[in-house]
Amino acid sequence: MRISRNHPRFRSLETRERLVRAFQAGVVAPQGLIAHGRGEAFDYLFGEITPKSSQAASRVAAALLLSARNPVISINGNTAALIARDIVRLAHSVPAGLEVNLFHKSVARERRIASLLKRNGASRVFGVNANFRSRVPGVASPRRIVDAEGIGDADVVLIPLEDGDRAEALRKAGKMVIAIDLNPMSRTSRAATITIVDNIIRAIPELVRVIMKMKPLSRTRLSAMVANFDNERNLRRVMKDMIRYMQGWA
Ligand code: PTJ
Repeated sequence: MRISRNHPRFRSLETRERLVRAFQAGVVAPQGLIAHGRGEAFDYLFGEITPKSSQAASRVAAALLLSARNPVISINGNTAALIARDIVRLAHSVPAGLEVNLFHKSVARERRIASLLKRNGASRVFGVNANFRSRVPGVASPRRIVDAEGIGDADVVLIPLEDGDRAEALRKAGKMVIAIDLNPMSRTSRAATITIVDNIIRAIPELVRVIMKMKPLSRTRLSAMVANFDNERNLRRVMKDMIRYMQGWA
């Protein structure tokens, strides 16, 4: 369906259409449509804007990505469908690796997602070569299978729209985890080193912008930003931002 630009909810409706088309093209899992609905509900509770607390988390996430040895961005169906071009720009700006890693595993969908990323400018995509498989211990889903040269070797992993299980396991495996999740109470949000509570369609362009600005900063300065960040405290700030917005309605 074609959505009129004059519709007051154009952005939200257009995002839904993009997901439906990507589902029909075999990029998004059917469960991805449901997951998006949950995300939308949380976005409403912030007034569909990026709260200040999440902007702060973005700056620290940028510092962590810029100071990492081997940062890797994990890509699932929803992420590829919603923000492929900007996620490739993000990977180039750090630079970071891109790895396809699915909860509802399907080799055909992995290949479609990898070629979508390549059409949007990615030169190399991890996670689609069966020869380089390794395992993250303690993960019950197919997400435990990772690329030995990608997430397997990463010191920092960016996980947009993830399940809590793997976020916790990646931390246990000694990796620093950046989550992007609209639900500040999810296990993923709680388990991550840094959680950006924001819609991925706003969070990724914001991260690219902040990274370009912070690139000249020294390693010492970047490391200090990461060391001074307390994710639990920031999530409490996020909840307060949410409550403040809702009090405006009450
Ligand atoms: O493509 P696959 O097979 O890897 O599957 C992807 C989904 C998203 C279906 C899978 O990872 C999944 O089931 O995720 P969950 O456990 O439903 O968690 C998704 C989280 O992302 C939830 O906390 C949602 O609130 C959140 N979310 C949904 N849409 C967005 C979002 N967060 C940020 N931006 C969004 N647009």
